[in-house]
Amino acid sequence: MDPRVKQFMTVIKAKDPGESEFHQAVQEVAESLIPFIEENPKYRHAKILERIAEPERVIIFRVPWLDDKNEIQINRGFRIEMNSAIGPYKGGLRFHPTVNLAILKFLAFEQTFKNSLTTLPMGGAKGGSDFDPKGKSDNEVMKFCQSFMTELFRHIGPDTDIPAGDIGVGGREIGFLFGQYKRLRNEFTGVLTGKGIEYGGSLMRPEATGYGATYFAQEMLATRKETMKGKTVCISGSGNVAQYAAEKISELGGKVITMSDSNGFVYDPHGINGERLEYLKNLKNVQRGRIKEYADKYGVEYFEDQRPWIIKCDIAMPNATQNEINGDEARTLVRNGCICVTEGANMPSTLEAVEVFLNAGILYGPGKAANAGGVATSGLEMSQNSMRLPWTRKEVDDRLLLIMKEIHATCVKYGKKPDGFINYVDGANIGGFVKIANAMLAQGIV
Ligand code: NDP
Ligand code: 2IT
Repeated sequence: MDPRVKQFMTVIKAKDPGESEFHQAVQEVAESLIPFIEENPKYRHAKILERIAEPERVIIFRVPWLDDKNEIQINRGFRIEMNSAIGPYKGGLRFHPTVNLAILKFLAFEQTFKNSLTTLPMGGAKGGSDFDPKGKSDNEVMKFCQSFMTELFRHIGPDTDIPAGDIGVGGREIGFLFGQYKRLRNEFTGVLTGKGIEYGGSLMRPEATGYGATYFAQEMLATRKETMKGKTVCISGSGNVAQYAAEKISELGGKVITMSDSNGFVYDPHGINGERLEYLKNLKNVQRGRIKEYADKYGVEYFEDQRPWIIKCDIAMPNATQNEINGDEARTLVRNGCICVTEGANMPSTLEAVEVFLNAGILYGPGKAANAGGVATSGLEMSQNSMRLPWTRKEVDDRLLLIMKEIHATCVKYGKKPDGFINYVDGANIGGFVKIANAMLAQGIV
């Protein structure tokens, strides 16, 4: 490790020991930025990186609620308001039993850079709870969301902090959260994104992250005169991002051969598309069932407690969660001929896995660039809410495609090496940083 990065990380680790996911996200960024900052001393003198790594505000609160058996349940709620240099705090809410401060800080940190890359005026944030929506009734989910918002509402607002969905938070949860916010404030505003179409949501927001990550892959492939057509793709996850990635990949002529959930993955050589994808969407979004049921229905292989990276593919698309590709799995992918990894999830590859992809010289699109289409379309939802004027599906999709192309161009601008190789990690980190850093310089010591 570069001794300057090591020194920087020693301070970060000493301050918050045990926050391993946060350390990982900061280290990846520091490795790109510290050499860049050395060449641009104004950022060093103003301690921009040190300031960016410290949240502007962290809110932690109790979320008590009554379950269907009339028993009191207590969860913990969080909102990390990371950076507001270029716009109001913006980022999703995650409801998952593993949620803790380290995970939300890493996500808020990544979000800050990602939002800057989108070209839209959005600062960085993330929040959520250790609440597990799995196995809960709609009534319980509603009660939890109402209690969560009863505290969160005083910290957010359409010009202050605008949450959205993430793992475990989809249209149902956003609806309950929005209803409670409106009731508490007596205001109908665009305080959340990912809303239903009937009450201020944007067309294409559900599709945006998966479609956007696929558009990003398309841009990366084009740099090597390749396309999606005829490519086999291993996807992990089967939630919002995975479903719409699968849809767009199939539309562009690729074949999705795996999808997964936290219990295992299915391998379907026929391709998960058309009627099969519709079955999966219904299974996950309506029945809230397990992916094994897909394997049972279509008579394909199911790999219990395993991840899909052992299956040979041209393109890998991790769309589930952090650290779901380790160094060994990355080596397996490369050995099997994988030419492109595009991250729908946030930080799905370990630092070792990233190193494997970069050393192999394959196309590697890190999450903060590749999955930025989701939050970008949230930004478009905010614009529509402010104008009180909805755009058509085509209008939003055209803008999404344009934004993904611009993000790709930014990565090329800041990540292209003298030998022509595009290091998208450096590109995304430096490209995201410059706008925030200049805004912070302009705003003084805040
Ligand atoms: P969903 O809740 O809709 O789906 C999550 C999927 O990932 C499910 O299939 C889930 O399986 C699986 N999963 C979750 N946690 C784990 C785990 N610990 N181990 C294995 N599998 C797991 O979430 P999204 O699709 O919205 O989010 C997926 C990823 O994309 C996350 O990393 C998120 O941060 C990122 N992302 C999401 C955006 C969005 O707009 N929604 C935008 C940008 C990034 P199971 O059902 O069994 O839990
Ligand atoms: O990780 C992400 O970018 C999201 N979960 C979406 C955030 C948003 O505000 O739409």
